[in-house]
Amino acid sequence: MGILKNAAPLPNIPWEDRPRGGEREEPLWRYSKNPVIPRNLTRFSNSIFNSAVVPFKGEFAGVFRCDDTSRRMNIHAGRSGDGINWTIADDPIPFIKTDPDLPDSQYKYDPRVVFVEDRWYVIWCNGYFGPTIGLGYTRDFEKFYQMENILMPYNRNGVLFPRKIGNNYALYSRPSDSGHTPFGDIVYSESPDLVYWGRHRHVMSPAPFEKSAWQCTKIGAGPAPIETTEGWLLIYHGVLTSCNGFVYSFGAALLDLDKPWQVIARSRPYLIAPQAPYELSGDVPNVTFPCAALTDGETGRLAVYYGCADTVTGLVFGIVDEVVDFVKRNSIA
Ligand code: BMA
Repeated sequence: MGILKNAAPLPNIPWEDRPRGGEREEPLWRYSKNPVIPRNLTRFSNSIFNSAVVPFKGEFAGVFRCDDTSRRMNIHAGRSGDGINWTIADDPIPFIKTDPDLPDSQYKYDPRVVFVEDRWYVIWCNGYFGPTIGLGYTRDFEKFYQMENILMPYNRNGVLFPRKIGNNYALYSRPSDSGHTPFGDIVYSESPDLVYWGRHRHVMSPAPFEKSAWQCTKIGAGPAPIETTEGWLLIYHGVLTSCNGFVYSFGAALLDLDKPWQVIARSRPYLIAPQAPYELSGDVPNVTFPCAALTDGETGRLAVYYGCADTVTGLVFGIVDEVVDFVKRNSIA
């Protein structure tokens, strides 16, 4: 059904029906048992958030950002039968280097996981004299291989497309600085081999304050783009600078299928902003940060995993067609 393209059925997608009775149009709704992943699920974790989940062999697998009780940032593998109850490794993923000359990561955070062609790629923010974009892959969620950093420092929010565009792999990223960057545009790049990247194209800047303030400081891609007949559906985070600091919300945009740097539509209202108690308070208050989305090709159901206040992980649900329609009707593009 609907407008999803190339989407496999996922009959066991985590799901809860939209709560009844609301007058307001809410394109996404929160899981009533949020947060799904508590901060202390592993032996040494201070917090588990901004994490990536994918369907795997009839169940689910994922790569999770776990900051430990020394407040070191790293990524850990996890498995789940239902996408809600997780077992996450106590220790970080011991990546096998694909080249002995590959520099060690100083830290790893904010992973995304994307299946492209024949394997699962893990892409994350990698510490190499400042944040840059690290890349690796796995075929079984047991052995993980680390490849070259794909961009120069400083960069964050690297997200691979689930298929090639033309003959090339495709990427969104967000050039940044070495600190808590007060700016940020989404940029598109292509590569024939996942090592050398070029054909850089500007995609989107933060929105003007008077048009859409939740995304007026910086923006960055969230989960891997979702292919629909209307274009790539990109769920992305946007940041507002308030008198209490940054506020992280998320919305969505539609991008041209063949030229994914061309914006077709872009939501003026947010889809989710920090409003639930576990989003409003935590190690970093007022953060909702999406990193993964599951879809069911049969029903068009959508389940988005997002970090809450840099502390725990939550789930929101929606219907892809409705989100696309909402973005088109409320666009600032
Ligand atoms: C960003 C990243 C995210 C984090 C957010 C809010 O710069 O570090 O991992 O969720 O800040 O603290």
